[in-house]
Amino acid sequence: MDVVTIGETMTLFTPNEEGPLRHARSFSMKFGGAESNVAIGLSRLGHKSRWISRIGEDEFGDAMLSFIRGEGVDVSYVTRDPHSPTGVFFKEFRRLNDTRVYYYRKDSAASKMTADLLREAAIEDAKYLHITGITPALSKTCRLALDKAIGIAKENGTKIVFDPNIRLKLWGDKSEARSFITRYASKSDMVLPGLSEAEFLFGEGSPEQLVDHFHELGVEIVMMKLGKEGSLISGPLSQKKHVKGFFVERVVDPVGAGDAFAAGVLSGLLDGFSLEEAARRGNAMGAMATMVNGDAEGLPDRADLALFMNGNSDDVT
Ligand code: KDG
Repeated sequence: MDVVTIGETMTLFTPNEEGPLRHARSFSMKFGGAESNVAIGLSRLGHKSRWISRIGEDEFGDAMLSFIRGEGVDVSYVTRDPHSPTGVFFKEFRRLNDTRVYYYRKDSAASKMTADLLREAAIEDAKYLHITGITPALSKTCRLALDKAIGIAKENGTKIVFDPNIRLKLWGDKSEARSFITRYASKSDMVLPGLSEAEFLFGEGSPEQLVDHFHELGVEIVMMKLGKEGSLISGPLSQKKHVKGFFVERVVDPVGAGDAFAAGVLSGLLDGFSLEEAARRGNAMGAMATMVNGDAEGLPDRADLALFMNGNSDDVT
């Protein structure tokens, strides 16, 4: 197994028109969840990925499982909850450059994940464990499940990759968010923060200074997402390099770009790339994800990725 990821995926209703959600009258049903987005991105590139979660024993849960399984992701460790529903969220394309999300996920089946439900066999054969800061925000039992997952990874030499994915709508208060996110970062081998997330955690500073705060927590590799500017990578000896971004003419839907970046980086590392080459693939995947409506719909296969990267390689922001 190449990458195992654990977290909540929701049924996603996307309005078919732009503008405030209150005026939307028709929606398309899709699926979105940071961790399954990463698993799908990797599978489309031919890697072996597994997604661990808990979903409702309901129609949306059935549809979601078929979709993710259909993408070639191993879902054999997903459990079903007969008492709690599969979570739901809505997107709103409010106006140009203002996309919002609304969650209906409190007490969802995924929030009922527990350490007891997590099987060691689900993680021990993986090269990488990908986790995000969304899961510990869902519930206390999710935190314990995540702690167990981290323990299994550490015992088996599985590298831990952490995307802070700070969702303030899910956290009780900001200081709680800060303390849990830094705690999970400190347990990880690689962290993939956004610039604004690093500022939220550590205060104002240049990207270079902010990256060093993660190293001070004991993180070996930091790849910071800088939006259209690309990414800043910093390796074990804290040597830093800016990796240029790819030109995107129009952002259709930015949600899921960070997950695409994570899938690209992990894919590059699995292919034996240097950190810089892996970040470049991550940048390309992130850019491609923003050009299509949907969390996972813009994630490319290898041919599409090569076409995009070759056509774009020197067009930079
Ligand atoms: O990264 C994309 C996610 O934000 C989206 O899929 C929804 O998982 C989601 C979340 O919890 O915000």
